[in-house]
Formats: sequence, structure tokens, C-alpha cells
Amino acid sequence: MKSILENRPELAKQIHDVAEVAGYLWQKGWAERNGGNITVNISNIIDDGIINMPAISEKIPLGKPMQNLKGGYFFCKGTNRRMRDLARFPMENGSVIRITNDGAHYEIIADHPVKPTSELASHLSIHNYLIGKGSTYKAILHTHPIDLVAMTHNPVFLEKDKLTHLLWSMIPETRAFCPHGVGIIPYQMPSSFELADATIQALNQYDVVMWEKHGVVSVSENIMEAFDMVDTLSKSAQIYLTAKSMGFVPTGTTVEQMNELKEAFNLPG
Ligand code: 2HA
Ligand code: ZN
Repeated sequence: MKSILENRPELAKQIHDVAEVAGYLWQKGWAERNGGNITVNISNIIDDGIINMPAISEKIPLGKPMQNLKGGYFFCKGTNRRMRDLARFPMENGSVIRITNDGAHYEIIADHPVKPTSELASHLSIHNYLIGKGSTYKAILHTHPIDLVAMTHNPVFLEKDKLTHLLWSMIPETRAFCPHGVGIIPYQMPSSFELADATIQALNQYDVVMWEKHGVVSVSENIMEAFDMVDTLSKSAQIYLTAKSMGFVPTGTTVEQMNELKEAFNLPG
């Protein structure tokens, strides 16, 4: 069977990057079993061949109509599929979906009828929101980083911007490359629209959002950058806990040092 990736180097590159990131997630221990998910809005790189591709699934309701997604195309990791398998065989463990013109259903078009992620509701709601505000962000990553999730088990770190300032102060990279910091969403049922709505609200201010006692969501131009932000935040968390396990509380860079960085690089936040 012919793959949708054949003779489409731009699409193939995107899927190759998704597979590379999926491998990193597994290697880092952030992707137990089927944990985590990835979706990428590929609507800007489709062609007539893709538009004319017949559906290979029924029309499946989205749960609520999403106006900005009408006729859009997304690559989605499959539900119940492992990241480590997505890394090796992306088109067997994920699929390309098309949103129907009513914005209320999706159908799978390639390569195999692999049902998309259990977090499709939250991912598509976020894409709907990003498109609506004219954002250039196309990739959404959800994963379960051990260190960052552990930190959400401490109520002190759930206070607004507490974790952001702590993580920023561990290493200058985090201040520079996660300039919006990290938002916190109190625990909600996984896969729920409540979780999706709270995430969207937080994405008004942040590019990375922590789901209490569950995981993180990161949005960016592409999947590599979405991964890089979580990786950088996790590095800070590692430095914090390494210092703690050596028996001391790390001092962290000072507010003045962080502000110096902010001015030098013209950073938001
Ligand atoms: O897809 O991580 O939150 C598995 C999950 C659900
Ligand atoms: Zn999860």
C-alpha cells in the first residue's frame, strides 16, 4: 500500500520529527506504556491528492463542533499506542485525520485506520483555539516527565508562578527558552473537556502547562520546539532535585540576574 508520505518530503519530514521526539520521550522515561500524545496541524502542507483521498474510517463525532478546524488535517498518535512504537513505525501507530466541513466530526484518511489519541478532545480544542487566535503554533505535545510531575505533588508548587520562578532560577537556559514559564492546572479527569478548557485558558499566558499529578502540555511551531521546552524545564527540575538530594536547597540565580537576562534577550514574562 502506498503511504501518504510518499513523494511528500515536507510531510515526511514532519512525521520523521514526530517519530524522533517519540523516541526521546521513551528514552527519558516520560512515556510509560501508551502514556502521552502528539498531534500536529498539517493543514498548511496538504495538496489536491490529499484533499481527494477517500476516508478509511467512518465519520466520528468530535464531541463538540470546532469551527476553526473545518476541513483541517492533523497527524495524531493512535490511542493505546506506545511512544516507543511510534518512534519506529509512525504511520502504523498514528494516522492522518481530516475534520469534516461541519467541524463536528473527523475521518481517518491515511495510512491505516488507527484511532487517534484518547486526548483528542483536548488536543483539537487547543488547535481550534490556536487557529482562532492566528497563532503559528502547529504542534502539541503531552507527556509525563517524572521530575516535573513529582513537583506538582507539592501544594507549594501549585501556587501561581511559583514553579516558573523556581525553574527559571536553576539555569539561565530555562529563563531564556521557556520565557513564558509554566502554567498550572489543578487536577482534572484525563481526556475531559474540562481539562481541555482549563488548558486553553492557561495557554493564553503560557506555552507549557502542567496538569497536576499527571503531565505537561507544550505547544509550539513544531514538535522539536515543543519537546525542547519540556526538556529544558525538566533539566531545571533535575538540578533542583540533585541539589536537594545532596542535602541543600539550591540558591538559584537572583531576580537581578534573571532580569539582566530578560533585558539582554528582550524576553517576555
Ligand atoms: O494517551 O497520556 O493523558 C495517554 C495519556 C492520557
Ligand atoms: Zn497523560
